[in-house]
Amino acid sequence: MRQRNGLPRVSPVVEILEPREAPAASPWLTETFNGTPVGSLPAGWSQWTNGNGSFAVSTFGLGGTRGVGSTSPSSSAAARTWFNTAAPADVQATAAVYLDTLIPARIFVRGSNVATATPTCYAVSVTRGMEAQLLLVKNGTVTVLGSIRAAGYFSGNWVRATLEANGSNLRVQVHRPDTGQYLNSSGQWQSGQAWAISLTDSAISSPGHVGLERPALYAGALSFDDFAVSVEEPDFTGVTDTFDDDRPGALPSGWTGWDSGAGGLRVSNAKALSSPNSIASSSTSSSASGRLWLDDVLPADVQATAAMYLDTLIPGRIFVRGANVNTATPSYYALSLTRGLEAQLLLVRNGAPTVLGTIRSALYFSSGWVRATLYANGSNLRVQVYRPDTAQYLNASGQWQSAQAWAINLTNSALSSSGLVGVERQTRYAGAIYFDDFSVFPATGDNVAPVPT
Ligand SMILES: [Ca+2]
Ligand SMILES: [Ca+2]
Repeated sequence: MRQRNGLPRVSPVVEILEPREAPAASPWLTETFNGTPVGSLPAGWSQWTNGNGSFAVSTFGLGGTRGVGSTSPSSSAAARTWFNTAAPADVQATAAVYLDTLIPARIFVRGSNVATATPTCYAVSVTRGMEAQLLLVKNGTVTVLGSIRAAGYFSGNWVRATLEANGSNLRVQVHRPDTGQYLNSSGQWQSGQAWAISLTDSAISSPGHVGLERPALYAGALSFDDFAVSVEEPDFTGVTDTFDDDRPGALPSGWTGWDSGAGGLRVSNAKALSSPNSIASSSTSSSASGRLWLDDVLPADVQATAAMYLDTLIPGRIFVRGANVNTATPSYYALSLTRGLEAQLLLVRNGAPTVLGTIRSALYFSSGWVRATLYANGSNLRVQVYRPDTAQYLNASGQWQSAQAWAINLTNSALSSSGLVGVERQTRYAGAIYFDDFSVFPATGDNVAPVPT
């Protein structure tokens, strides 16, 4: 069983953080509509209409770029468009809205039944004047939870409206790019960042769709642009797993696996560094390959360590920033190790590997455990190999030394996103391969990998 919040094997450093108004948010979706043909919707978007006012990309957007809008001569036109993948419940959705109409422009989050006339969601609604409302829509029935009217008439220009949902706290921000000002809770425009509406409601707590809506009210055109969604970055302090509490033959708890049909990695008590269990892949097929990863998407900047038993030429990999890892064509950075020993730092894109760096130990090494670390911090990638039997590190010349050393240290910026972290048996030979004592921690930013113990 893996353990979260395990103590990192690094010296903790207390850092004074700037106070911040909102949780750290990371981009989840950014859509400028600039790359979408006029008359259609971006890939991955869907829409619903009551028969009038379909959403489509148009030539009317911010700064002469393309935007997305709904035009109808009917006052009963209603339409809605959303991104097909549901977003987490705690989310911030922002869109630029052109305010020259009394048709309410809605941005919604936590949406369900969005392809029907009776959706459920939270929405911010803005109209020229301007007025902003925070709405609860439940099975199509609208409740106004809060509203704010700007002092001074505002029309014929773009605003950026944001709806933030964080637990039961709901907030609305309105920003006008023309003056750089924010609407405050008194209806005044001010230069400092402000929230126009902030309140609590707990009617909808589930994750759901994010999107844009035109409710039936007036005829005319409604235009949006620059739709962006960000989600709170979860605090990540580290995960360690010895596999010793897991059942041999099973997947370790908290991990997901993929294999080519043979060679899946499972808990094993055949050989372990920490007793009684490790994870192993054993196969009589030379085409066997298997992969195992922690369930949660982890931040991009991490250092992942695993013990590996090196007595085979089957490459064992530790990977970070993984995507599509449940397929035969994953993308990730990996540290690959074989007996000898040889360590390679790989960039794998859609299944195709590129060797970024290679190191061989000057002295032959086989039939022993090493602890290998793959460190990724921004574009800096490093490899550390440590042998517990002699307490030595492999240095960049292939020599074993007692002082801490990096065997490979280079720069590559092909993959920069957060992703999945795990281990892999690469297709090459028949036989068995063993991993144990896995850990992953935030990359510390200094030159020191976690000291193996
Ligand atoms: Ca645009
Ligand atoms: Ca173990």
